[in-house]
Amino acid sequence: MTPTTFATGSAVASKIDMQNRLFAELSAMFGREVPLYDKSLLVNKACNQTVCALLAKLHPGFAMSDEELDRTSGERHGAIRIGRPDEYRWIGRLFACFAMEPHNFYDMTNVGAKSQPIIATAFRSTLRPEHRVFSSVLMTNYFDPATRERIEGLVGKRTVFSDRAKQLIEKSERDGGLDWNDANALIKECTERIFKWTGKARDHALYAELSAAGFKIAADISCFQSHHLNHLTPNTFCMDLYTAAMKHCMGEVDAAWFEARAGTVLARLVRQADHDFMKLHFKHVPLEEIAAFKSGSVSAADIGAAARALASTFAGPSFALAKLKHAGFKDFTEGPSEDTPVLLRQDAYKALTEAVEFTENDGTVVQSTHTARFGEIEERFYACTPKGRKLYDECLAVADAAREKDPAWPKRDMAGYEAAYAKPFAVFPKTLVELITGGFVYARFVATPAGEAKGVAARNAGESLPTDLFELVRMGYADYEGLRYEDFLPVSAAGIFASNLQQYGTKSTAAVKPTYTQAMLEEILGKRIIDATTVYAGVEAESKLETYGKLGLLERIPAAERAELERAVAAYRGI
Ligand code: OOG
Ligand code: NI
Repeated sequence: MTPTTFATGSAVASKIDMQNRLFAELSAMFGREVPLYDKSLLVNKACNQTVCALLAKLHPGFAMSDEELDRTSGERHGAIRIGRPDEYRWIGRLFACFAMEPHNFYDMTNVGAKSQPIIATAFRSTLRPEHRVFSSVLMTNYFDPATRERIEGLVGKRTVFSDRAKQLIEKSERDGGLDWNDANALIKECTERIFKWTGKARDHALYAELSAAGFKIAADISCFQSHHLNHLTPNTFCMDLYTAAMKHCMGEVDAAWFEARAGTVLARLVRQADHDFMKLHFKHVPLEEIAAFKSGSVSAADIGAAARALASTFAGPSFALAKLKHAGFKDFTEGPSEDTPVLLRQDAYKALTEAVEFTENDGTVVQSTHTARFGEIEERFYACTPKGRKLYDECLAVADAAREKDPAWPKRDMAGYEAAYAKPFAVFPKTLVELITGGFVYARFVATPAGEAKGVAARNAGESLPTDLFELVRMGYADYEGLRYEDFLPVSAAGIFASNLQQYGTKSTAAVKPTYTQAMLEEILGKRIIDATTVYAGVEAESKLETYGKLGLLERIPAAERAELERAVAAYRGI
């Protein structure tokens, strides 16, 4: 892209480049703050390298350099919790400088026993996002008037955004961007102030009182001086390998257990890692490159050797995570069963208890602790249609209920537990083609160069191609990929709040529990929240119309179907 220039002559930084730099810097900041996070990135890298080496054998032609691996696994999502509506509006304006806009409304006051006094959205880029931040704002009217007054008194006292940060945001809004000097200055404001953990807080008396009254989330938000990151989540190419590795490095399972488990999950990965898996996990590799991969093979001996090598890597001193202070790794992974590639799977090391210095109103200092920051990891799969989402919610409810009856099951017998957890998900299709044709997930289609040439030739010769997209794929005239899920899941998010605050949920203590709407959050933000489903559906519809167009098939699509596609595109383009 040619850089546009300001009147001063300096180049405008690309907002996406700024975003990548922001998240690299945030990750470095978080690594300095939390050594366990830094080490967990090394564990993830070692796992991802192992996965890529096997995939390169399975798909000759596929290769990932170390640099590409760092970039591809450099994706992050963060979580922040904001105390005041005016601060929240600044957060929205700040993220806009990095091409990140609010997507979806999450009403966390309305998720049953796990409810929290929080409403939220996620800031991300609309298309092909690599980073996202789940951003909550505390709703003080969830509480009785006395509690509300005390919380508001405390959050009212802090200034998270410096004047300099505000000026830079305003400048970006005015000029449509920042030059790199200003961009770097704004990133510095983020890492040195806005999102920095200081270990300093105020008013321990109120902190203790709120926590004891069951309002830990309010204590977590109001007593601190910054919007520190609660967690920063990298992505992994193989969730089950990473979780086994972390449990091993953290001293929960021995090398023999790890090696056996690594063998099991790598064998599973090799069975699942078809071209669709490659398109999903390696978005930077063009579809035509994936189509040209040769067909290779990975033997049981290759898998055994990879598992052994990884176990011996983890015997090295840089992987001695057990030596660091920690609270253990979660026993099971959230999300669909490992064989159901939809939405996202998440896991984590548990929240750390960290030293915090509280300054009381009279100036005295209290040394105490706070437990909230934890170490999440995720693997993203296909974005569900409403039909797919409904089925997912049904399967999950059954699977979760069975686990809740016997929470010790995963630790006692991982294989038995996994099989039982997968059972309710058996009704869910497992391959991408079935998921797309069944209307469970969204996809993107393209005409291949051969398809475009054939389209022209066919029209000239008066013959016609079939209109079935997968028929066209089989003939080599079209290609496709599943759209990746780029958002969050309210129930999982509620579980995260509950587990890292060690408190299930918070009941409203207001005389009447207020109801919260998307319009309220939009009012706070001063902008519209984008509905992610409209985007997924629009991208799919647009890609179909384009593909039909290029293959000369548009006139043969039934009018009703074409109108439906055009409607989906218009809704998306109208955002
Ligand atoms: C946010 C929880 C949401 C996720 O991965 O679902 C989230 C929080 O704990 O503040 O990060
Ligand atoms: Ni998270």
